[in-house]
Amino acid sequence: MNRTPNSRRDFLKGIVVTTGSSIALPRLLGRTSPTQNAVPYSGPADYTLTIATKPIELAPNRILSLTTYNGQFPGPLLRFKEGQRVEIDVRNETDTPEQLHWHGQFVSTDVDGAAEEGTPFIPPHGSRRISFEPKPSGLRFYHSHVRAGANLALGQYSGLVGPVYIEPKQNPGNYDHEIFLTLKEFQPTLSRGGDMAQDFLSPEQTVAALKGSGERSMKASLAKGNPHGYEVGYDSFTINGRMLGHGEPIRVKAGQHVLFHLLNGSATEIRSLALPGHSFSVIAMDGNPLLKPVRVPGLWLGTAERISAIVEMNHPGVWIMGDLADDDRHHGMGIVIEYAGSKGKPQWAQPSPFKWNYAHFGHPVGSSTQPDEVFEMLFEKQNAALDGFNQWTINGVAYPADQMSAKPSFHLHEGRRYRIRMRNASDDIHPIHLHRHSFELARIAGQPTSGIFKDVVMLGGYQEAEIDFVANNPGLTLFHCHQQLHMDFGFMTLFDYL
Ligand SMILES: [Cu+2]
Repeated sequence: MNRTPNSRRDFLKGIVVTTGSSIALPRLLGRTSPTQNAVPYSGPADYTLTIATKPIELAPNRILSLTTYNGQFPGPLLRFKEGQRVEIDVRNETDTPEQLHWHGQFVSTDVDGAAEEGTPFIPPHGSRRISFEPKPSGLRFYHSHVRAGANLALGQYSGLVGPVYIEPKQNPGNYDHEIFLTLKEFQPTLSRGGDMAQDFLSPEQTVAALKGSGERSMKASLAKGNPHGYEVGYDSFTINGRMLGHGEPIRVKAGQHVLFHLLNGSATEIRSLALPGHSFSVIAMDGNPLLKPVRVPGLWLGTAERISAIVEMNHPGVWIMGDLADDDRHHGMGIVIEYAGSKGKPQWAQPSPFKWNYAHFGHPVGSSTQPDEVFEMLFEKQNAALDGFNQWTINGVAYPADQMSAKPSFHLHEGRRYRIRMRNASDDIHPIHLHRHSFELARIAGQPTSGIFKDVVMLGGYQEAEIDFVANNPGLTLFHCHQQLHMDFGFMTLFDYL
């Protein structure tokens, strides 16, 4: 890329394009210097997030009653500075105790927003002031972390999702515009079985033993007369809370470099995204910079994954940037990209088929640093075992449904490096998430890699993956599948520090 120095200056002046999402400006008056994380009320906070149920218009004839932050979807974009302490008031105007999780940040257990780690709930019709030093830099997000179970209005099925951008101390950005897009579906319904995309991950190699065990278990359940366990489907698909064709287009000029910060805010779905005639130069995954930019024809994001990618606008027209699945795009999963001087109906074209291989984004060799200890984890599904919902276990144990701290299953020593060897004995893809830490991908379906730091990774059906992390943030640490239906029905475990 050859951008003029001007681009950078413009960016610093605050030329930030957001589509359908306003920016919450920090209030800097009356700041205090707290030393703790949960702080008493003393003057105004830097930000206030209010959880309330309000009408939200996805399209002119589709107005939903949704619980959101500050009456908007997505919640306000919060721009923090790395390491610069913020104070935030979270108000809860609903009847449900809430948890606000700072996904991807290295915060302490009392503000992380997971009751399982001991974060206090934000009581119904109450509020809580929290304070923390945002880190690490990059694209993070915040979302509700309450168990929904069979209630499809709660947890991430709601509108309680918003983006966070933490400005690095040194900004390597080189682009004309910066656009934040949150992908999310609404109007969930239960069905027997589902149609999750399966064939996009590479390598495709599955493990015979995992497949054998998963298929035997499913066959035995069906033979007993059980139906397939519930899956969730949706009627409305949106980018920044607007269905395709009902939001403002993203207006660009030929020759611009546009940095997209993409967030999959879904409760349960994996999303894909392509822009006809353009490619994406991925610069960061889950907010963490790659070793070098990697060009791909399209993107895949598991639940809660983020991608920051630069698109060179070199193919004038009026285009749909949308999901590869026709059905999802036709139900709203897309946004219009409009070049200056171009007119007409937005066009879509399916890109040439491509596979999504994490290893492609890093070094093709494993890390030279060996772990001090390896944790083995086997993920299994008990079909329709809980009132028609699938039950999920890690090493045979389902996390209790009361959302409180359970006995930690894995023990850490501060400063040590750990490897988690994950084995998936189910045919589902699991977006696996570790709280309060980043991990490095070490091996994906048999392929070694290094240099990719994430906080969510998709583990393919009947596949294995290895992730490494350094125990550098003491306190209870939750590990779970980010698919709401999976985490709510057992797919969670706790690490503690000894
Ligand atoms: Cu899962």
